[in-house]
Amino acid sequence: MTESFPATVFGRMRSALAGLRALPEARDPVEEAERSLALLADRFRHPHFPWLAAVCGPTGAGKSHLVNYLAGAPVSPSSYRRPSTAAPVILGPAGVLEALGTGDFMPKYQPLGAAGGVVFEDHSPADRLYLVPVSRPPWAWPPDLALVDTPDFDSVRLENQAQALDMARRADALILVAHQAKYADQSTWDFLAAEASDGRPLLLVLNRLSAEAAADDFRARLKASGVEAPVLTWPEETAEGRAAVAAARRELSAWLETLGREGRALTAGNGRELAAGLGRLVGERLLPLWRAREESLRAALAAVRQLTGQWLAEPRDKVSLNLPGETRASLLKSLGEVVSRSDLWAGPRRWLALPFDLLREGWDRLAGRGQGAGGPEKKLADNLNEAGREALVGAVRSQARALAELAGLPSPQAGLDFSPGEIRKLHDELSARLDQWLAEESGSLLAGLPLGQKAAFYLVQFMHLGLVLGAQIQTGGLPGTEILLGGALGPVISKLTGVFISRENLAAFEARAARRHREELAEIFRRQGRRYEDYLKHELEGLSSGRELEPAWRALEKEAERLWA
Ligand SMILES: Nc1nc2c(ncn2[C@@H]2O[C@H](COP(=O)(O)OP(=O)(O)OP(=O)(O)O)[C@@H](O)[C@H]2O)c(=O)[nH]1
Ligand SMILES: [Mg+2]
Repeated sequence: MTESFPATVFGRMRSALAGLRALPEARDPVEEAERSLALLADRFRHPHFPWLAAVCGPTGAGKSHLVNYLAGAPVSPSSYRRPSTAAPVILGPAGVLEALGTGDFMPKYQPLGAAGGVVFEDHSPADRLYLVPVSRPPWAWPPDLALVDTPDFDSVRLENQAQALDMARRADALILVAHQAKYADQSTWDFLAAEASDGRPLLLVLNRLSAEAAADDFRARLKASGVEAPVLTWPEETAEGRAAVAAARRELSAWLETLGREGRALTAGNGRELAAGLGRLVGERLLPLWRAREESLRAALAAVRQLTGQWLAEPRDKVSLNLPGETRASLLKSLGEVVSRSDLWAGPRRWLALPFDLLREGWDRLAGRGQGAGGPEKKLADNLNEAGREALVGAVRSQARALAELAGLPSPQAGLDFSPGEIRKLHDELSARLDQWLAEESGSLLAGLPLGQKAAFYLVQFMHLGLVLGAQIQTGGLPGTEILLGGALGPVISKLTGVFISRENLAAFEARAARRHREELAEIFRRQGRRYEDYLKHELEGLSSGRELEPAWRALEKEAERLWA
């Protein structure tokens, strides 16, 4: 049987499910599906043999007592100790147990043979499976039946709970043992609702019954909970109750014998039902979750592309550099200073202009103006960057609606948002490049001046020098006169310089600077858009194994149909 186990089909399904673990909202159904898949795999390994009847119930309900009664020997410890059963104990004919001991039956357990019965230690390790052969049962034990005594499903030991649930899920038939004194406990009803509502054969045993009224109440509760199953009352074992106990035992064994006659039909029906349950989980929960997630990622990808595309396509209106009046004036002034420092006659003029420079420096010092640490290029760059930053934040604000859309994208990561703060940070990085460009650009401005303008510019410079020198000579170089002249003439000359240089050149320069700035802005959006796209694509890639889920499930379904046809 094991040779025909379709390992590839199971492996494919397992990895498709593992891929869906990336979806936080799918964690629970994925775990449930993985559990079902493991159970299904075990059933595939032993599709008809043996069939498993699990005796389940809360602590001390009398499960082991009942099992021993069926075995005709005290093989599973039943005692006052609570809880006493610490691992599943499987009873069956020797031939059945032989098949169970192979290791691929319930591979998560360590099968241990126990011919004379089981002895549990104080802390019996979890995940052990005791196999106890029954040699002389007092009734006609069905040849393929493995009867499991399970630990308490409401145990104080969590391993006991887990093993009890695992056995209950694997079983082909369930016997729930309830105790007269504790059948009303919620745990019994929770168990019935969760594990015994899928149509598998179920028998309820009300143990140690001394008051018939308790049996009536138990039946009424079952009806109210919608549980439809036969109830077997097991009387207290008093001297007078002996015959009644024997009758109860006969009833219980008859129920098992009847099921045993169904044989393959029972195991096939349960196998098909288990597969169908997994199919429902895949079709009704997992695939819709995966599709919804994929759709939202694709929508997000489209939104990012559209948004960044929009910014790139129409930056002229949205992100144009309209310099405020004040910034503009100071930009022109800065530019004038740059040009006056970078003309072709710099060497000789510096010498000639020495007195002027001295005058100016003196005057600036007096007026407390100083040239600043970075010189005119730096001022120019600062002005432009300041204006750029304002324009940028304005542009980001104008996209508020689109930003709100982006904010709703799935799991945005740090550094992936389009908030003004983030954009401003990116802009500050890029403005370093802009600064360098400005320094180069302003340096070459003068070189690009038309000849006429160049001549006019130098004429003004010479007039200026002439005036300074003339004043120096006429006043005999009085120190006060220098300062006075420099102070009075400086602004006039500077303005004249600005007038000659500006006009079209300055306008063109400003336009170039604005264009350059727009390019930098576009780069920010392009870059940010790309990062977001990469992130979304990566997420989509992570989900791609989910696409495998449907075909993987179809393949497995086909195998199940073939197996239990
Ligand atoms: N007199 C009488 N005692 C019973 C009956 N069923 C169980 N007992 C006693 O009740 C106690 C608990 O029974 P167990 O069979 O160990 O109960 P259990 O459900 O297996 O308990 P755990 O393995 O701890 O979950 C034992 O001392 C049994 O001897 C019964 O029908 N009549
Ligand atoms: Mg027990």
